[in-house]
Amino acid sequence: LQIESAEIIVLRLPLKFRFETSFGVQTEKIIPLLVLHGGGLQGVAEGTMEFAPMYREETIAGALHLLREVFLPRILGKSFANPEALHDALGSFRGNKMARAMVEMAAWDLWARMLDVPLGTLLGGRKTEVEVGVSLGIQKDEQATVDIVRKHVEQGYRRIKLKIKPEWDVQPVRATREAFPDIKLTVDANSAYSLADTARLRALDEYGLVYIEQPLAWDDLVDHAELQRRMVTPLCLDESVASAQDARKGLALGAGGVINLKVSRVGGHAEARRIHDIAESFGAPIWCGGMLESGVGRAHNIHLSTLPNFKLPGDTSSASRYWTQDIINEALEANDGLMPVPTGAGTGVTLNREFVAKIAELHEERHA
Ligand code: OSB
Ligand code: MG
Repeated sequence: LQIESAEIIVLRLPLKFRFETSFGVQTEKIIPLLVLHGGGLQGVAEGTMEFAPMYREETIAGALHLLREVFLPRILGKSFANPEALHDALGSFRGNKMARAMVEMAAWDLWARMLDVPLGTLLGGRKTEVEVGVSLGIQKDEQATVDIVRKHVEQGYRRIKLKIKPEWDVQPVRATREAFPDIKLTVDANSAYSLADTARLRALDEYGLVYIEQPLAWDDLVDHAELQRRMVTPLCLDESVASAQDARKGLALGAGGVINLKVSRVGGHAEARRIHDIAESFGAPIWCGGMLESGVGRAHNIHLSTLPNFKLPGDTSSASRYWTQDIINEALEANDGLMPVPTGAGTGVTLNREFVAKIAELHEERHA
């Protein structure tokens, strides 16, 4: 795994929908990309940190600094036995999993292309298509919620996740459940509650939710364990699992029964696979989350989802839901809630270089 040069690219893409969560409203995505070149091939990854530290603590500016000054100087012009050896060369720095994941994931894509196998196969996955659902932002009222749920149920999505926040939780869930008694329904609070809200959260136990995602603080496990003892619906950990150690501690504490596994949040594919295996040993199902990725990150997510303990539908819905034009040449479209796994080597997708050049706000090349 020879790393000859790298490109750092930053793009801005408008979202097709207004995405409201307990953090606020999002209408566009700033997308940092890393391209690693070696042996005439390229591996690409997408960063999922944001402009401001809303979801976790990382930022795009922080990631660009780490790539330029810390990570890329350690790998450019060097050769590694495999992506895990390359990741080890990034050192035992603390945190910054999303920035590290950019390097690690680009290396996996490049490595799989060098070996001429699909990334999912290289990771040990076998599925040729993966089950997907949708994550729907907060709507203006119950009627708008039921309407948008109906649209996505009719498109065949296998699970509907509603974003909630205090004062807007039981209302959309009750309305959706009355209209659709049998769908797989979940909610995601993005850390908007505390244990003081236990009564409000317990009210959700009535609606047959598959799980309640990240109700409490982004860096908490202990209070989630307390809340889980007070509730029937399984809790699903998202923000608060950034490593295999977090996953082990969370499951051992009883902080939840399900994990939303995002490869970018945990530092890359190797750590994601460790979490996949730990969850399996606890009998805890996992599913693949999303961060409104472009086709680059979306393709990585789809490949990871081919591993066997991804037992619940993921958030990796059709790219055309998010963008009028994606930044890859291939279409990533689900059909009846099934997303086909790209079949080419690596992620199986390629950057639309012409479009990327047109919209790039930053494009740098780095050499040893
Ligand atoms: O909490 O899962 C989340 C998007 C951005 C940040 C956090 C989350 C989300 C989503 C959207 O729920 C998932 C997607 O459609 O990619
Ligand atoms: Mg979430």
